[in-house]
Parts: sequence; C-alpha cells; structure tokens
Amino acid sequence: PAPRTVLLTGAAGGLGTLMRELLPAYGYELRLLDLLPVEGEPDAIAADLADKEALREAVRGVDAIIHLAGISLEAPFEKILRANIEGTYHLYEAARQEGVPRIVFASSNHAVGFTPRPLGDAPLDPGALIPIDTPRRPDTFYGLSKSFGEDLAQFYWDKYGLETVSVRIGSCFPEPTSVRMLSVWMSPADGARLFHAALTAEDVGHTVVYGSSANTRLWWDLTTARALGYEPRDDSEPYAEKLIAEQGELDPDNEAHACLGGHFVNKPPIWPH
Ligand code: NAI
Ligand code: 15L
Repeated sequence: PAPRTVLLTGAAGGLGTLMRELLPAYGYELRLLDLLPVEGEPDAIAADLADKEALREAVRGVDAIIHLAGISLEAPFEKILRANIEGTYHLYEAARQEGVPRIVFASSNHAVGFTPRPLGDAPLDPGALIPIDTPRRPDTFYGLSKSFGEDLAQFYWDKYGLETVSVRIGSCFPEPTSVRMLSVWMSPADGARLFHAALTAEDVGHTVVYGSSANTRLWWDLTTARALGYEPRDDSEPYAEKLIAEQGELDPDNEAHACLGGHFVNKPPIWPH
C-alpha cells in the first residue's frame, strides 16, 4: 500500500517548509521534526538527531521518512560529523528498530561536486550527461557527509532490507538565482513530484537519483529518477536571459564554473573558521 503517514525531518528549513506546503496535496499526513520550532506547527517534534530516544518515538508507526534535517552547507568537520553523519546513522537505526520500510534521503549534488560539468551547447546529447554511477567526488565535508549517507543507505538495504531513495538534489528554491542553477535547479513543484515518486515507486532497494527539473541546460541524467515514475514539468530556461545578462556565461577556465558543485569546490573552505 502507498505510504500515508510520513515523518519529515528538517521541517523548519527551506526545503522542509516548501514540502510542508506541497506534499499534503498528495494525500500524505506529515509528522514534523526539527531542532528548531516549526512556524505555525505547534505539534512538530522538537528534537536533535543526536537524541536516540526522541528519534525512536518520532519514527514509530510512520510508513516512510523524508530525511532533510542536517547542516545544509559547508561547516567545520566536527559539526558535520555530529549532525549529518552520526545524526543520519541515528535516524536509520531508529527506523530499523521500529520497522519503517523506506527513507527518502536528501543527498546532494555536492557528493559528486568535483565532477567536471559537461561542456557544449544545450541541450546536451543524453550520452554527454553525468551518469548516476559517476564516481563520488565530494567537494566539501558537507558533500562527504552526503556520500556517507548514500553508503549508509546501501548498507541498511543490503543488511536489513530497509529501502532508500537517495536524491542528489541540485538547487531546490522557488527560483534559480545563478547561471549554474539554470542547469541544476529543481522547482519546488517538481521536488514534491520527485519525493512523491520516491515514496510510492515499488521495489526501490537503494536507488540513487539526481533531483532537478527538466532544464534545457541539464548536466545530469534523470533516467533513474524517471524510472521511479517522476515526470518533471518545469524548466529553468525562462530565467536564463535575465541571469546571463546579470552574471555572464559560465567560464570553463574558472574551477567553480567548471565543476558540478560550483563554488563549493573552492579553496580555502567557504566557512569562516
Ligand atoms: P536548511 O538548512 O534550510 O534546513 C535544514 C533543517 O535541518 C533546519 O531547519 C535545521 O534546524 C535542521 N537541523 C539541522 N541540524 C539538525 C539536527 N541535529 N537535528 C534536527 N534538525 C536539525 O536546508 P534545506 O535547504 O531545507 O535542505 C534540506 C536538506 O536537503 C538538507 O539535508 C540539505 O543538505 C539537502 N539539500 C538541499 C538542497 C537545496 O537546494 N535546498 C540541495 C541539496 C541538498
Ligand atoms: C546544497 O546541497 C545546499 O544544501 C543548498 O543550499 C544549495 O547550496 C545547493 O546545494 C546548490 O548546490 O545550489
């Protein structure tokens, strides 16, 4: 049967807020969890991913989990370790112990951020797109934590039969705000379509997909996402002229423009020590 009750972790965040608005239309009853209070949602569970007891209780009885909680940008390793690496482990353990059958994991393009982006005129030939089995090349400690999350998901599938769809999200915001985002943007409506497909497709085992709209300037291959039943309807192209006029075309001699992960590849680290 299709999942009905879904735990949404990271419900107070940007993507969590968008999905809180969009997913109920698909018939889900959302249980919300975040470290921070969720605006307008007094019943949301306020819990840290470090709190094993709270996680056990939060996942009890749900049909699936959408796991968005964590640090969503580069940060010192110790913080990433605690929230994203240990936190995701604690969530998987709680899910295993409570028998939750499926998790949709918010992975990121930054798990493969050092992958050179394909050059050439859009739209690219399908064969030129970055394949889903491209070697992982994290661009940050943050990307490394997403790479870990994907391995954790594979492990829980192989060992315990807990299913995951790992979604390597590009940039899910109301509008694309950079020239790079013209290639990796996922409209919120397409994000909801993809999460719905990831929750309802049968026999996913551990499936890894790229998460974006059907952008004209696409860099990566959406085949595994489409195989879940995902049919993206949006395209960033209407934003192209304005963004390129403001920011210029991407320069392949600039490392941050030449890699999938954009400025996340830059040295020194992009957070203040
Ligand atoms: P965000 O930073 O706005 O939201 C993350 C939420 O997680 C926050 O509300 C925060 O309070 C919560 N959180 C952080 N540490 C926690 C902990 N220890 N315990 C419980 N809650 C904790 O990030 P955003 O943009 O909403 O992203 C959501 C997820 O999707 C993140 O995992 C991010 O890495 C991933 N993602 C997002 C992309 C995007 O375009 N928005 C792109 C790629 C991945
Ligand atoms: C991510 O993984 C971040 O969570 C998000 O804030 C954006 O920076 C996005 O990637 C991106 O690459 O644009």
